[in-house]
Order: sequence, then structure tokens, then C-alpha cells
Amino acid sequence: MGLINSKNFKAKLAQILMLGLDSAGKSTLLYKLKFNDVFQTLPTIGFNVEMIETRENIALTVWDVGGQHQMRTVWNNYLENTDCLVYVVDSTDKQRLEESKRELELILKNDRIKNVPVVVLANKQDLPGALSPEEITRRLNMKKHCHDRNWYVQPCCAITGEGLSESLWKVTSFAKSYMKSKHEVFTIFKQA
Ligand SMILES: Nc1nc2c(ncn2[C@@H]2O[C@H](COP(=O)(O)OP(=O)(O)OP(=O)(O)O)[C@@H](O)[C@H]2O)c(=O)[nH]1
Ligand SMILES: [Mg+2]
Repeated sequence: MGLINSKNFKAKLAQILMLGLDSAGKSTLLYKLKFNDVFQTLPTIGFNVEMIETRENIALTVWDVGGQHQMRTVWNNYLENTDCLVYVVDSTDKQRLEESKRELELILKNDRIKNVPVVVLANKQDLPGALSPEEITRRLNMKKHCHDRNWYVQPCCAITGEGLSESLWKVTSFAKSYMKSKHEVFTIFKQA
């Protein structure tokens, strides 16, 4: 926790909201990013939250909210103050991609997340039959639904960690430019 706790060290703090259908791999991704390790997960009831440091003088508070049906009804409660939305998709779950698209559309319509950038993580690329990021871009109709904001679709694998440094870089740069544009740069100044 050097970045945040270091004496007299100023860092920006971005709020990152991670959503997506149940079993998309959100919690696995969160712990891989935080601990660089793979943990056995249970379906998330409620949320997990972790602070993730980056090399760019910005720390990310990543909120991972459960994606089961009953949890999706409370997603709206987490939208406030989000600097980047990370939407996780199981790239092999072709049957539920339409459902995933509908949930994303609903979220993007919410005024509280207007203009907030979106990074879609096309997860589980290690599995046979995983859809390409281009195909996921098309099936989620990203160009239409995200025309008013920055967006990107990143292929990744939460188990091997492939694509995660690129994901982190993209999320960080989107969050930074969003915070700048909103003049909402938060500075924390925590004494050890
Ligand atoms: N092969 C493979 N399996 C993955 C990957 N990411 C996650 N999984 C597996 O997918 C299952 C669900 O992962 P979770 O991280 O619990 O999914 P979640 O999105 O947090 O699910 P909810 O908490 O119910 O919303 C677990 O068995 C993970 O090990 C991946 O990239 N590749
Ligand atoms: Mg989970």
C-alpha cells in the first residue's frame, strides 16, 4: 500500500465500478488485479471493494457488484461518482450475450452515469470458442450505445492475467481524462 500510505504522497483516487452478468469473472478479475493470484470465488452477494494502485500516480477504488438477477436491481445504487465503468462479459457465453447487452443498455441510459467512459472486458479468452473483441463490440452494439463517451473493448483472461495490464492502463487513462473533464480531481493527503 506504499502509494496511499506513504508520508506526504499525493495521489488521485478514481472510483471504478465493475458490473456484468453473474459468472462473467468480475471477482476473479478483481483479485487477480489486486493480488496477482487466482482465488476460488463464490457468487457475490452484495459487493467486493479493493484499492488498486497503478504506476501513474492514481489509485483505483474498484467496486465489484454481484451480477445475479436479484443483484442487478441494485446496480443503480452504485453508479454515483463513478469515473469509469468496467463491464465484464464471459466471451464464451453466447446464449446470454443478448441479456448482457440489455443490462448494459439499461445502465448506460441512467443519467448518473452520463458520459462516464466504459471499458468492456471480453473475459475468458483462454476458453475454446471465445468470441473475439470485434464480435463482442458488434453484438453489444457499442458504437450506438456509447457514442457519447469514451469506450474500449479489451480481450482478457482473469486466470492467466493476459490483457490485464492493458485493461488497467485503459481504465486509468479513461478515468483520468473523465475526472479532468469534470474538474473533479480528488487529492488525498494521508499521513502514515
Ligand atoms: N477459464 C476461465 N475461467 C474464468 C475466468 N474468469 C473467471 N473464471 C471462472 O468463472 C467463474 C465465475 O467467476 P466469478 O469471478 O465468481 O464471477 P462473477 O462475475 O464475480 O460472478 P457474480 O459474483 O455471481 O456476479 C469461476 O469459476 C472462475 O474461476 C477466465 O478468464 N477463464
Ligand atoms: Mg463475484
